[in-house]
Formats: sequence, structure tokens, C-alpha cells
Amino acid sequence: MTQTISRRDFLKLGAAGAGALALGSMLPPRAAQAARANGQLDAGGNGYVHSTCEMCVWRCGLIAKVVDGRVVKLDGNPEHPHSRGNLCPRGQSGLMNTYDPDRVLTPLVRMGKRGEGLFRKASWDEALDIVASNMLKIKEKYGPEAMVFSSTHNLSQVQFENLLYAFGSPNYGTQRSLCFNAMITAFLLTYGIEEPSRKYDDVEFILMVGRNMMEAISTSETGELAHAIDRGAKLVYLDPRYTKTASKATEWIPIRPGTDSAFLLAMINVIVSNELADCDFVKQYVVGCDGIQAEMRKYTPAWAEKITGVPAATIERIAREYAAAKHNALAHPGWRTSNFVNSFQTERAIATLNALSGNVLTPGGCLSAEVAAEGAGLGMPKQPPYPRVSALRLDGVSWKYPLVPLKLGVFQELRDAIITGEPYQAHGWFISRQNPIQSLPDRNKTLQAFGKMDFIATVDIIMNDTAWFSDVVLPEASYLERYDPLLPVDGKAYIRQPVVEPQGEARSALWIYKQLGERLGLGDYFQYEDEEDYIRQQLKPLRVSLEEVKEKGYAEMPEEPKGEITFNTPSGKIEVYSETLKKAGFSPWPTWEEPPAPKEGEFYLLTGKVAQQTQFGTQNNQLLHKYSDEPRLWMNAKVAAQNGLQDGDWVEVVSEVGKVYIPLLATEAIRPDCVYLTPGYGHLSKGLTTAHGVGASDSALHVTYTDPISGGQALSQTFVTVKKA
Ligand SMILES: Nc1nc2c(c(=O)[nH]1)N[C@H]1C(S)=C(S)[C@@H](COP(=O)(O)OP(=O)(O)OC[C@H]3O[C@@H](n4cnc5c(=O)[nH]c(N)nc54)[C@H](O)[C@@H]3O)O[C@H]1N2
Ligand SMILES: Nc1nc2c(c(=O)[nH]1)N[C@H]1C(S)=C(S)[C@@H](COP(=O)(O)OP(=O)(O)OC[C@H]3O[C@@H](n4cnc5c(=O)[nH]c(N)nc54)[C@H](O)[C@@H]3O)O[C@H]1N2
Ligand code: SF4
Ligand SMILES: [Mo]
Repeated sequence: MTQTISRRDFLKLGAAGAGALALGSMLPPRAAQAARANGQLDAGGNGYVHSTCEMCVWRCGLIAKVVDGRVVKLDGNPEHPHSRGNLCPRGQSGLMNTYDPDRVLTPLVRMGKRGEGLFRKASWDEALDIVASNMLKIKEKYGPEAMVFSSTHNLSQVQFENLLYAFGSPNYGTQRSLCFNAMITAFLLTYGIEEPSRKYDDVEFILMVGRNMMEAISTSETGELAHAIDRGAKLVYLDPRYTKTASKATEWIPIRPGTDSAFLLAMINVIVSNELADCDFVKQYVVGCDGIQAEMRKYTPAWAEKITGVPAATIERIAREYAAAKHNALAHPGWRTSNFVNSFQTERAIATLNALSGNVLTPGGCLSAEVAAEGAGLGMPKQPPYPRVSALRLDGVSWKYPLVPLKLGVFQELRDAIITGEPYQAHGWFISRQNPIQSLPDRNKTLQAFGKMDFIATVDIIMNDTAWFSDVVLPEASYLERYDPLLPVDGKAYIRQPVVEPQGEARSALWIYKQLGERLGLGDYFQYEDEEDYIRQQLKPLRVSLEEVKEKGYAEMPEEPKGEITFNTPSGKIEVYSETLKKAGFSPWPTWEEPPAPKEGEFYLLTGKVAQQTQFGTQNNQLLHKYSDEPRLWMNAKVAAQNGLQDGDWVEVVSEVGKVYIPLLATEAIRPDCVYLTPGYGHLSKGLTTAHGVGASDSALHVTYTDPISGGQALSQTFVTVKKA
């Protein structure tokens, strides 16, 4: 039997659960079979359970307190290297991710027009049959490449990828090109390492380029930075905004957006022309030490002052301080480095500065070149080889973007291919744990691409914007209600396990992908009985029982034999000079590339995380909502006054591709040529009763620009006008 839910009912469903905002009233009715969920709870459903946070991708270890079958408190697992006993505000509020009154608890099938919000409930059998038959129809008619798959990093992603590779599509969109493509490609090309880890024990001097560690939180690393600052390490922080990290820094440099690489190249100039680098290290390990002095000659601090707005004397002093700290100096690689079309060059300059300080390989140095072999030592279900894929990738990787690793992709470019039908037309889109309608730039373009699709299915836990525009919504169990594959960190494999039973019909992604795989005729790729069997197969080589891991929270992994660390580049050294870049037609040296700048009367539109929210998926969490500031457009107070605008005024913000309305925050905490908007707001889905109608979407304003080397989206390269609404 099916039941129709109208948009009004949807709203009603949400409103019924929302009610007063006291925590007590937010808790659900008793989740009856919680005790069965886990051997660690007593018969009444009380106890403590080890698991893993999923409120962001850092994945801290948690201990959940369960009373009467309900999660009542989440704390950090002291033994987990990512949490060390702490959870950030989002992690602590994670129980409301499970108890969100807007949870989707049965599969839904669209009835009205896309975006109208009319869905009916369906059984799993029916919903999975609809998804599978549409995918097969598209495959038969247009080939497997006509299905686009997209998902953002999560623990079951390995099985999402299994599904898409088995299906045979090359078209895979992840968050990476909106996030860290610039950093990863630059470190891969320079060091042959994706992302070197940081060691804060002895750090004396830290340079951070727009890495807002105190708000864009990684619990353990944020803590390490705080401790380093406490014991006197110097932090120089470059950001056009005065963030919480700026407030903890020794020195805040409000640099002009897009000009970081000029600042960094001038630092390199000072270091190499005054021979302040760690010469022994550079001679032994760096390719380019012969030519670097001549190459960097043009990038003087005086040259950089004109571009960045930072006084030459300041740049010179900071370069000397950095060099004086030798291998205890750290130029932080950053994380969301998707800011400008020259962000790859910023990251190449950061990679070079680290090489010059000799902080990698030098004992006690604060950069680590050790690469953790993710998942090595764990077992996997057997599966046949994947079919060969010969179709071009619609995101242009390889044929348009020769240096972007396949794994990273250029997600934002998929939409032009979908809209134009070139080089071929895509017809279907399968999405999981991702909200591309909000996270891709130029929301209208994403909606236009959705409009070209014959079929869209989304796996989510709530009715996010992407689910709202889909044809079928498959409800995943929340991270406190499900198993996922084990997470290996520092020699241990950590568990995510159900702390309480799933509500309604929600199921784990491991289950959903297997069911779908079987219906697609790909059952051989999903050789596990259920989630517990999957984890047992992972644990097999470790000779540890699942029961033991559930109790303890992790399994010890065998120690990896440590060979000599080599840089996985063509030369085996750190390539400050890169033949690979040269052969692909790019500058072999880190270089200055002038990015576009706003015209008179326009502002740089900045984005950046806040401590209480994650991306585009947590704004409906009632606890986080309660403790978040109302989103406003930051504008420099003097500039606001010059424009006749007052704090709290509603303003109209217009870019080349969109327009939004939002109240103004007049503040000294931002450069005069910039404005800033908190990301993640302005949700379109009316199925998010807490978040709908709050704030405005910066993605509606962002223009799509891609860095030609790394494929990263340039999220600070949108220019806007602002006037009173
Ligand atoms: N609370 C919270 N923590 C998170 C996340 C979250 O959503 N919420 N997300 C996680 C994820 S996926 C990521 S990628 C990381 C991101 O962490 P970060 O890399 O720190 O990224 P953002 O906060 O997006 O941006 C950082 C800063 O860059 C500044 N900026 C913009 N353009 C420029 C420029 O041209 N030059 C310089 N120097 N600065 C610029 C912005 O003003 C902003 O303050 O955070 C992770 N941690
Ligand atoms: N304007 C702007 N755009 C940005 C950024 C920015 O700062 N500003 N940041 C960029 C960065 S760094 C990143 S990493 C990306 C992130 O953007 P996305 O890759 O789209 O990731 P999220 O926004 O975290 O999407 C999370 C989705 O997963 C759903 N979800 C939550 N928990 C679960 C679960 O357990 N199971 C399932 N199946 N779904 C779940 C949420 O409801 C939500 O719909 O955005 C990028 N885009
Ligand atoms: S940093 Fe916060 S949100 Fe992210 S995993 Fe850790 S506790 Fe959870
Ligand atoms: Mo990210």
C-alpha cells in the first residue's frame, strides 16, 4: 500500500516534531529495540557504545550514552587519534542528526513535477525496482556512460564506487574539485604525496594561508594548533577576513584575495636570494635547487607589495622568521584550497616553502612524508574485475584537464556537458551523501542540468535540496543507527556500529548498494550477506572477532613494515622544478598568474566554514540551528557607511549568475574590497522545516571557474554588487 504525502503534509510532519526547542522535547519516542542493536546495552537499552562521528569527514571516535534505547549524549573517545576525548560542537549535536523530525524514514517516489515536493511512500522493493529499471533502461539505450554517479567522501563510498565501476560508467562526481584539488595536485606533483601530515610537537613557526583551523574544525589538529600557540609557537595567518583563527594568530595578514602566491613567491625570493634555506636538505632532496635563485629573482617583496597590499618589509621579515625556524617551520598545506584559478600555484609555492625549510625527513621536522596505506591489511569481499570503460569522462579529465588525477575529477564541469549534450548526452544521475544543488557553484546551472535528466535517485537521511529535486529518495539509516566499513587510522581499524536501531524503514548504504547491485545484475560484486558479514570479512586477516571490536571500538592492525621514505615523483625527489608540468604545457616552476579582480563597485564574494555547521547538510539539525548565528552578509563597516548601508539592513547581492537577499553585518573584520556569506544556507527544500527560509545561498551567486591545472573550482572568484534591498 502506498500513501501520498503532499507538500503541506510534509510541512506538517516537520512541524509536529519540531515543537519547543528544549532538548527534552527533541528526543524521540522510545526506540524500542535499541537493546538488540548492540550487545553492549542492557535489556532495558542502557549503556555506552563506541562508534564513529559522521557530522564531518574528520570522523572522530565517539562514545554514545544510551538511556532507555535513546541516545542522550555523545562524547569523544579518548583513545581515538581524531578526537582524543573531544567532540566539536557539531559532533556533540550529532544525536539530532538521528532525531531530526524531518528524517526520511521510508523510500519516496516523486509524484508531482520535480521540485514541487509531492512524493508518495514506497516499499523498498518497489523503490529499488524503479531505480534499477531506470538505470538499466539508460544503460541499454545510451550505454553505461549515460549514468552519472556522485558522492562525497564517506565510509561506504568504497561500495558506492564498486557499484559505479561495476555498472561501467566513467562519470563520477565528488566534492574534491570543490575542496582540495589544488592542494592535492600540487603536493602530488611536487612530493608525490597526496597530503603530507603535520606534526605540531616542535613547531615554532606556522604559516597558514586561508586555513581557518579554529572554525573549520578538525578536532585533533585544531587542538594541536591551540597547544602549539599556547606554548609560544608563532602563527602567521593570511585571510582577507578576521576569523577565529586570525584572533589566535600572532599576526593576521588581511591579504588581497587571489594574491597569496605573490606573497609566497616573494618569501621564496627572500629565502633563496639570501641563502637562508636548509642547503644540505635542498641539495640532497630537491630538484630545482640550481635554477631557483634565478627563477625567483623577479618576485621581490617590493613587487609583491603592489599585488598583495602587504608591505614589502613585512613579507621580508616573515620570510626571514620562517627560515630561521628551519625544520620547525611549517607552511600549512591548507584544505579547501579552491579559491582562484591560480590556487594550484599558491599550493606549489607552499610545497616549495616546506622543501626549503627541510621540515620533511629531518628528524623532528614538522611535515611527515609517511603515507598511511589506507585499509591495507583488511580483508574485502571477493568480486570479479570491472568492465573496461572507453567512453570519455564528461568532466574533461585527461582530454581537457591532463594533470587532474582521475580520482579527483572536475565535478563542476560535468554540468556543461550535461546541458550541451557534448561530447555525449547523460540521462541519469545517482547521488549519495551529497547535496550538489547547494555545494556546486551556480545553483541555476545545476538545476538546469537536473532538468536534462530522465532519472535522478538520491540516498540521504533527510529531504535535502538534491533529494527534493529527485525522482526517488532512498533513506539511509543515520550514522548512529548503522554499520559502515571499518575506518583505519594510525594502525587501528575503528568501527561504526548501530548505537540504536534504525527508525522506520531506513537502511545502511551497504545494504542499499547491495540490493541495487543485485537488481542491476551485478550481484557478484556484492558478495556479503549483510553489514556484519562485510565487517567480518574485513576482520578475517586480523583474526579478531566482530564482537570484540564492537566492545572495544577498534581492532589492532599488523604494523606495516617501514621502508625508506621516497618521494613518488619521476625523479624520486621533491620537484620544485617539474618536467611533468612542463611537458603538459604549464610552468615547470611555481609561478605568478594574475587572477581576475572585481571592477569598481564590485566586491570579492568570500565563503568559509563556521564552527557550528558542516557544509550543506547540518542546517536542519535543531541543536546546531539553535546555537548558530543568523547568517548575514559581512561588509567592512566603513564601506557600508560610505554606501549608506547600516548594520541589519536587508541588501540585494547580485553576481553574474544570481541574486540573493540577506541582512547586512557591518564589521571591521573584513577587507574593504570583500564581502562574506556563510555557506550552507538558503535551502530550497521545503522538506527541511528547520532550515528552510533561513539565510541565503552563496552557491546561487557563485560563477563556475576552473583552475586549468588542478581542476579546482575558484570559489573566491565571484564578484558581486551590493545595494539596499
Ligand atoms: N565547522 C566546520 N568544520 C569543517 C567543515 C565544516 O563545514 N564546518 N568542513 C570540513 C571540510 S570538508 C573542509 S574542506 C575544511 C575547510 O577548511 P578551510 O580550508 O579552513 O576552509 P574554509 O573555511 O572554507 O575557508 C577558509 C578561509 O579562506 C578564506 N579565503 C577565501 N579566499 C581566500 C584567498 O584568496 N586567500 C586567503 N588567504 N584566504 C582566502 C576565507 O575567508 C575563509 O576564512 O573544513 C573542515 N572542517
Ligand atoms: N559555496 C560554497 N560551496 C562549497 C563550499 C563552501 O565553503 N562554500 N565548500 C566545498 C567543500 S570544502 C566541500 S567538501 C563540499 C561539500 O559539499 P557536499 O559534497 O555536497 O557535501 P555536504 O554538503 O556535506 O552534503 C551532505 C549531504 O549528505 C546528507 N547526509 C548527511 N548524513 C548522511 C548520511 O548518514 N547518509 C547519507 N546518505 N546522507 C547523509 C546531508 O543531508 C546532505 O544532503 O562543498 C563545497 N562547496
Ligand atoms: S570534527 Fe566534529 S563533526 Fe567532525 S568528526 Fe570530529 S566531532 Fe564530528
Ligand atoms: Mo571540503
